[in-house]
Amino acid sequence: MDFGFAKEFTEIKKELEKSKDVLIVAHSAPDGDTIGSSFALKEYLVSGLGKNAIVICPDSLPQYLKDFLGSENVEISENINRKKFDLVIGCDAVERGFEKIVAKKENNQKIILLDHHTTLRMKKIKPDIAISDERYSSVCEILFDFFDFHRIEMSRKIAEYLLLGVLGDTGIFQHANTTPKVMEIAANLMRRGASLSKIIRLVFKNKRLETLKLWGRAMERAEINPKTGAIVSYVTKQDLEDLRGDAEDISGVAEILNTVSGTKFSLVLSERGENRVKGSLRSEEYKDTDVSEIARLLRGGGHRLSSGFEIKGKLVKDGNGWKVE
Ligand SMILES: [Mn+2]
Repeated sequence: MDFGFAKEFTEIKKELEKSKDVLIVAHSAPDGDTIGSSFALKEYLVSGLGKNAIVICPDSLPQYLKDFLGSENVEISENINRKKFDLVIGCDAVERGFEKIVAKKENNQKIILLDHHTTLRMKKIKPDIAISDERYSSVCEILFDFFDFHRIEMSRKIAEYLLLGVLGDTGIFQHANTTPKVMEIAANLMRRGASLSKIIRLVFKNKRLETLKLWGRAMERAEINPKTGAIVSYVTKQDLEDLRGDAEDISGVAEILNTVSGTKFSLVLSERGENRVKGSLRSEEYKDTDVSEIARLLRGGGHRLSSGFEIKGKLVKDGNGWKVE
């Protein structure tokens, strides 16, 4: 069932058992996978092993994750004393902010990184144990294998955290990373009491009216380029201000545009800050288009099916339409 990480899983369990104070680091612009995996680990460490553990994140949480966590706390402050932790664990997309929080490794401190992106590359930190494998849909799937490997009983709470990450990173079983194994894991987690309908309601069905209005503006402007198969639209700074739009809203536009039949990929340009335009690219497995190649041409990055880039400039209207200047 697992992908051959028996050695790492054995070492990780030893480190968890040896530890006293554990710092769990979620990534910036946190999503369901980073938060779900961080809190599943925390729950096991605190309730299962009697350790001290806290979750820290470089950014504050979007409302839906706050709603999901209820009374559970995430430390946002950067003023936390990192030295007292004998174990630091990074959960998901660790290049996004881990080294902002853990600038250097203390003596007698162990570092474990869990990721499912091939981009796992640390500038300064050398982890003691690292798992990063794209065959995993999510870090929550890695943790499921870890608990399963050690025959650790997953409580309803742990199951719900793990299902949150699996649903988040597979886009409710819609992305190409939804393997038969993912479906089996989801079924297993539901049998342990995790509520699929509760997660879907909290995470995916809690839109603000402004979000839909922002999407409406962007969709009105969408155009298909028949040569490239791109469906392109844009969101101005004014739109984002009027409707209090955030990064999540913009990726939502790119994802919906990507569902238009006959297209190869979607691109949404959005004005951020004074003189920056961000591009969000999405494609689908069956479209056979690697959008990370487009992103890399513009010094961006990401996955094959979901990437982004940032360029200097503003969106300017001219005779034929809009361009970045
Ligand atoms: Mn993830």
